[in-house]
Amino acid sequence: MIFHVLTIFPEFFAVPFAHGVVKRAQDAGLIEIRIHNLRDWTSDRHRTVDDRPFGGGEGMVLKPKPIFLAVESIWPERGPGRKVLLLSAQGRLFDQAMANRLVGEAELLLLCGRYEGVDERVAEHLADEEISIGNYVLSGGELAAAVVIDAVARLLPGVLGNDSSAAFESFQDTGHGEGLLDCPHWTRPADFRGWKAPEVLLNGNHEEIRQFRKRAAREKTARLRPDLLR
Ligand code: 9D3
Repeated sequence: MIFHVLTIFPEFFAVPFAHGVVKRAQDAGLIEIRIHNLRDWTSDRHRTVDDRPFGGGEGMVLKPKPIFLAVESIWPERGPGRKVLLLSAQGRLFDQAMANRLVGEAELLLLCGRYEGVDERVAEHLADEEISIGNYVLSGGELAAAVVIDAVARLLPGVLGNDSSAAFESFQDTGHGEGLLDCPHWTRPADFRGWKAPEVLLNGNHEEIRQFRKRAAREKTARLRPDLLR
């Protein structure tokens, strides 16, 4: 799968993709990440990508032309299997179901917004989808693009060592069923500074362990994510 990223901060992506699962997926040839500098599609001396908003107001807006030219030169043909995603604070909320759907595409092109926003004609006439990663204010789309690529790439067959099943998991698919958070985990030492791992996990009774984990998952979900308990 190929991920394209269009950004005014190409250097931003050196670090998030140089580690862990995404790095190994690239090394194994399972994914390719191509970073494109939006300023390469400007033609003025100052390589201008932004301008003042019509109607006045704070901040600057990304101009449509460099973004359209970039997408049209990265993909002279669009067609099925290629989706343009605009990362913006005004987008639809990204979730596991969206990641599961996007992993079915051959190529994604992620457009990173900056400043106060992006000319609306990009959302209306260029992007297939407009996506936000959460209800909080970021400074731009770059972190969001890295999040989307990580969430999608790890679903690809072979990336996690999983054969193909990961894409069918939901965020809350813990094996306990019923859409709970994952159960809490402990490892050695069994006593850390006087805080003890639950005895039941040490006793080797697998049916008891299964029941304990299910109850612990329910309790943690009720406490931290009551919204998941319909
Ligand atoms: C006056 C309101 N503006 C800023 C307080 C709105 C605004 C403009 C530009 C808010 C955020 C941004 C930049 N954010 C993104 O480009 C972005 C984003 C986000 O802010 N939150 C969650 N997901 C995303 S994806 C891209």
